[in-house]
Amino acid sequence: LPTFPGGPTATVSQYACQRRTTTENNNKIFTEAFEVLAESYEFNEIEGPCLAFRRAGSVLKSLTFEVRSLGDTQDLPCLGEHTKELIEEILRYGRSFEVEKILSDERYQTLKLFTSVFGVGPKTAEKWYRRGLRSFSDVLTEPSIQLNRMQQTGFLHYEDISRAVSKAEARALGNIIDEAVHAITLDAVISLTGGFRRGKEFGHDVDFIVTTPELGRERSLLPDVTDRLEQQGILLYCDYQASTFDMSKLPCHRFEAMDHFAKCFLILRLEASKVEGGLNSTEEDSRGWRAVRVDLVSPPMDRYAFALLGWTGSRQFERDLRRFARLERRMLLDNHILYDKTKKEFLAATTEKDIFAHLGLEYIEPWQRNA
Ligand code: DGT
Ligand code: MG
Repeated sequence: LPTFPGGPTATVSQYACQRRTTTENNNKIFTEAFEVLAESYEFNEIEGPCLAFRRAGSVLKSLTFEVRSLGDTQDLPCLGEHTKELIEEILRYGRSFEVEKILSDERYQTLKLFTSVFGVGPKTAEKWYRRGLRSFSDVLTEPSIQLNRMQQTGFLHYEDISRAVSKAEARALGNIIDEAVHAITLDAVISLTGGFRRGKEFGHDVDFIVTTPELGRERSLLPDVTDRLEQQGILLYCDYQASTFDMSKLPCHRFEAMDHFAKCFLILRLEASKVEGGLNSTEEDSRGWRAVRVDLVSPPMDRYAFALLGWTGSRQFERDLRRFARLERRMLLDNHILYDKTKKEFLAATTEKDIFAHLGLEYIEPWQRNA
């Protein structure tokens, strides 16, 4: 077994779900470089290398020490030729010329800018780029471009939404959602999920799971909640997607990006007075409020553990949980179910611990899932 400087003697698993990754990243200098490359491959729809860089970054994030030489990485999984060259370059010069070339590339910069707008994905960004558009004002003054409602809202609240959400703001939103959900049904259950459940200090949005113990009752919960938020005058945007969940259509063998639970993507108006210590704003802001992105998901109660595990993230942790289940256990895991392909049966779970146990994995706490 290799010995890691400053760390215990242990092998590092190729699966993020067998590593404990806190928010403390000792290798930012490398992982940020990898992320630029991954993103650049993503913009060019080259999936293999994109995933490879994300996987490599995730391995380095789990280390309890800072990589100081190429030798430190000798026994680590998921590091290929290209990643090692990059590590070597950064160790030698403190920076990577390949990364700097990408960062100064017009196409990369433009796609990065356009996809930073709520409602604009890589496809739309690419389309705008190919039309010769390079800035927001290019887009907004181009007569042939029809923005959809989501994109209009994205531009309208651009500054607020691109500013990180703080933990205090997430807590304040938790109180607002908690109050709304309980006003509708007293036995409502609400959990904070996503990055804030993993202990992150800042996030791009706040994610909640809301449901009720009465099966089927959850189907009307989100429309009732958003109606209430609207009455309170704090609903700036709502994209509601009704449930398409159907247990009889599971297990699903092809990969789906989205789960089938009822969900809504919201933008809420958050008053400074509701946030302990005030809003996360840089300069003096006399408005006294900000716009924040909030996601609500509403699974039926018997799917709660799967939904919670699926929405807690990180994305890399989720990817590796599913990959581990498939390759090491012949099981299918998604946000709805865990299915044993050998026994041809669904495995029941009421807690995340049940799911880890079915998979034969040591339990990993939410704050250790920052892979
Ligand atoms: P951030 O950027 O600070 O909000 O970080 P996260 O980790 O909260 O990322 P976010 O909010 O995009 O998503 C939270 C988790 O939920 C993420 O690990 C993946 C999962 N998730 C989000 N949207 C979807 C979706 O549409 N389908 C599925 N299956 N999972 C999703
Ligand atoms: Mg989030």
